[in-house]
Amino acid sequence: MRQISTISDRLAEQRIELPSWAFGNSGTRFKVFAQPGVPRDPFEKIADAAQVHKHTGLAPTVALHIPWDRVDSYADLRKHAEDLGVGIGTINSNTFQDDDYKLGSVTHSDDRIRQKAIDHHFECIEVMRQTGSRDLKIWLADGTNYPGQDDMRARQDRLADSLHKIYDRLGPEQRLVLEYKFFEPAFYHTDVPDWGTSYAQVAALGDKAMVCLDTGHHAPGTNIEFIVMQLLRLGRLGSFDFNSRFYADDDLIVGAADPFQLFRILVEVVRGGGYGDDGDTAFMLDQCHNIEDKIPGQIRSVLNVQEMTARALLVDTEALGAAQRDGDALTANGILMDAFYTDVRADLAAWRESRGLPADPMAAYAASGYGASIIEDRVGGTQAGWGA
Ligand code: PSV
Ligand code: MN
Repeated sequence: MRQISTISDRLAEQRIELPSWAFGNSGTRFKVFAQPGVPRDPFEKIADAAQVHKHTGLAPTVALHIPWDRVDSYADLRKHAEDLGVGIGTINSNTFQDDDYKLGSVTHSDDRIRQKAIDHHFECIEVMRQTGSRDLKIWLADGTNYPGQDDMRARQDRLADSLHKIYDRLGPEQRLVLEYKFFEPAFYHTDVPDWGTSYAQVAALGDKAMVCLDTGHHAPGTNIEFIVMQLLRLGRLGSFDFNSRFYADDDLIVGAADPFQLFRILVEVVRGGGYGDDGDTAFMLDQCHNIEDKIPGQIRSVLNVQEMTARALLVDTEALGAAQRDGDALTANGILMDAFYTDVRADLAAWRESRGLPADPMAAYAASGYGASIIEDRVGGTQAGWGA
């Protein structure tokens, strides 16, 4: 196995993007729990996200969701972020909370509704221009609940047509990432259910269109690292939405449910050139903290990703390659497991200190008093929730 000292510079290449919606109140369809001190607007969400970066050095950008994060001046929002040491990242569109979209958005058979959904994406591209964002992320709730409800093939054609119109609007440095999800909210068929469909759609658009892989959007038992390998091999892994799931789209803290799976995914990311300065793959989190404190929840999340990245970087790839060429399954598997079982926490604490960061970011945040100050300051106004 490699020594931690050999991966020190590689660790410094880690950049994880936080979702603005993780800082608002969230819950399930049964109950949304209010938390004192929760942000009341996008400016306060960014201030909270900046705390995560301040204590970890790992999270330099924040993704926005439109219309939840609509503001009068995106230039002001961008300046606010930069003043706090972070930038604005991916812009997420939203075509799932308007009555018009009950039967679909960019796949809808009604030209008026379809154009409305396309226009919404044009608005998002304009926001990107003002925030300096690279990526437009599209996740669609489109699908049907009953066999025969609609013509799946025609919907696929309308999807392709709408995506073309959106793609054509992108600037030269901008990208479109299309996220897939195998079910929910539609329960019979989803119009972008899997990586193959997302890949087929984006490959037809051009080089600036990529796939977004949300780790929670697969059937139980799916070999996600295989998909990661394949998309990197095809040059189309645009971004991750990291989170954990036990059952379906649970949106729990990344690495909480299955740290080994996160390790296996990161091994393929590193192997495929998707990590750090080598790669173009965005490491986003897509999580909803329903019962835990938001800011420490995000700190824990980025530390989990860092820990598994460190273990993935420790894999002795030369020895592994030799064992694979020899057909020595036990040695090859042992080499991978050695890296997985390495406890890197003390080394990472030392690494942080050597870079002027707190050895223990969770403790540093707790000691900072920020949590108590926002509870005091943010009395009154409407608290932001998952949908605002
Ligand atoms: C819904 O499943 C979802 O979590 C998607 O993963 C999106 O990325 C996210 O909402 C925000 O739109
Ligand atoms: Mn997602």
